[in-house]
Amino acid sequence: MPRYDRIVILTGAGLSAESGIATFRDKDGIWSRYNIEDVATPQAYARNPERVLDFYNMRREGLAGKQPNAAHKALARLEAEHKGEVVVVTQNIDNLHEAAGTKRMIHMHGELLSAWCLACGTRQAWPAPITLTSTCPHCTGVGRLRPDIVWFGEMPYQMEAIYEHLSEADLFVSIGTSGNVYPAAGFVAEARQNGVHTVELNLEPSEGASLFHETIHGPATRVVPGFVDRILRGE
Ligand code: BV8
Repeated sequence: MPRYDRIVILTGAGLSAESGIATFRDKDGIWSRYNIEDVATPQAYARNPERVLDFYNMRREGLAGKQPNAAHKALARLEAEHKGEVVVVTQNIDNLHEAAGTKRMIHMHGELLSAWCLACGTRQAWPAPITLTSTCPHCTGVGRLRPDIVWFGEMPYQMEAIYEHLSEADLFVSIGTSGNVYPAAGFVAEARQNGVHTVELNLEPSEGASLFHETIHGPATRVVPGFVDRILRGE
């Protein structure tokens, strides 16, 4: 009999770090090289769309050849082998959870390999660069496309579904996130309020580390597989 039935897992940039994708707030992270206000807000896009498109085209190109690591694979194994329900909510905009085989997931901050039509609202797979002249096939080439990314000041995707999962869970696990960005950083408090057991797996204590019942620190490729084994053993 598993100890936990419904598990919600929140992941952040630290999970993909060992696959060679830069984090945001670590030394040499993306936000040490770029200002959020220049590249990741709706205002930045309105002021200088080309700069914002270039930033995301560069990051989309950077995904080429990146492979899921042992932590992504362990989470896919958890979903496949756990007798109850597992939902992965990721802040990451890469596709490494899917590449590892995770099926049930929410990309709350959007996806690099998707484009959003500003005219008809269609979100569609878009592996190519998005330029000022890219147009939407669904509105017969008239709609302009933007990256399907949730920028600062915008509402993250599927918040209602996420809060419902948090209210039904009995285990909440936060992996590889610094706990700086809301609303994701507030999920641990929300889960605790609902009586959910909470665990942090991160390289170092996050901003909200003291809110978790348990914290396990170390690189994701080491601590996540061990934690998944423990859950699957019913401990
Ligand atoms: C919103 C896409 C309304 C872009 C991103 C107070 C309350 C509520 C909101 C706010 C508030 N104050 C300000 C806000 C607004 C704002 C916000 O939180 N700002 C912060 C900076 C204060 N939030 C918003 O605007 C959000 N929208 O609030 O709407 C609302 C309110 C309530 C309910 C519903 C709606 C929208 C935010 C989305 C922004 N977009 N992503 C892009 O990627 O280009 S967020 C950005 O940070 C990143 O993109 C990333 O997705 C996110 C989180 O970062 P992390 O994943 O945590 O990465 P980080 O580098 O910080 O940390 C990495 C961690 O990994 C470190 O701890 C490190 O030690 C660890 N690590 C490193 N290596 C490893 C490792 N761990 C394990 N193994 C390793 N090998």
